[in-house]
Amino acid sequence: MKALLIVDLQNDFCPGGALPAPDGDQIVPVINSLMDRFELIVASKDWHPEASVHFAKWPVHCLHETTGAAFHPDLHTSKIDEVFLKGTGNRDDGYSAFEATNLNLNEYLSQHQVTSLYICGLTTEYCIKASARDARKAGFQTFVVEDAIKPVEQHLGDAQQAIQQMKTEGIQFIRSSEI
Ligand code: VGL
Ligand code: ZN
Repeated sequence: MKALLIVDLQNDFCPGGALPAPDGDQIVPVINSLMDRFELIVASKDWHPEASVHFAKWPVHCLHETTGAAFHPDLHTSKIDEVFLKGTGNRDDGYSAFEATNLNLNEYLSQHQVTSLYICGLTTEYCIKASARDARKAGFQTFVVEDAIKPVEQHLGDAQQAIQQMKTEGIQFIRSSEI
């Protein structure tokens, strides 16, 4: 059984948001069509409290319950089976979807007999990387959909380095047209 994980496709990570990935919104149509090819679709949301230590490193973004933390309005959210909230504690960066606190993603996927996880969304060098590494460590066959991710590009070269690291660790890269 395969599943699609959509990471942090939220307003604050898209152009006009608080911590935008340049062209972050351009992957929305790619992901919408990708969703037609999966029976099980899960999504993560960055979901921070105001007092989070995370904001010592980052501009304030994805405050829980705000418009910035909402999914991009064009995303076909009715097809998402479950949403996993992460970075919810004051001392918790929560880069990985596997650190969600409302529900346990690893248990959820295992209960649904998932063996292969396809990952897309934002951002390449932070939450995609952290989620893909945790997926691999948990034993899932892990694919990153390379035309359905975007970097935040805080530091030039980090995204390319992140992709190299993921490949070294056995995470596979695939184009959406190949799924
Ligand atoms: C993310 C930076 C801070 C991400 C979240 O979703 O990649 N990046 N918080
Ligand atoms: Zn964050």
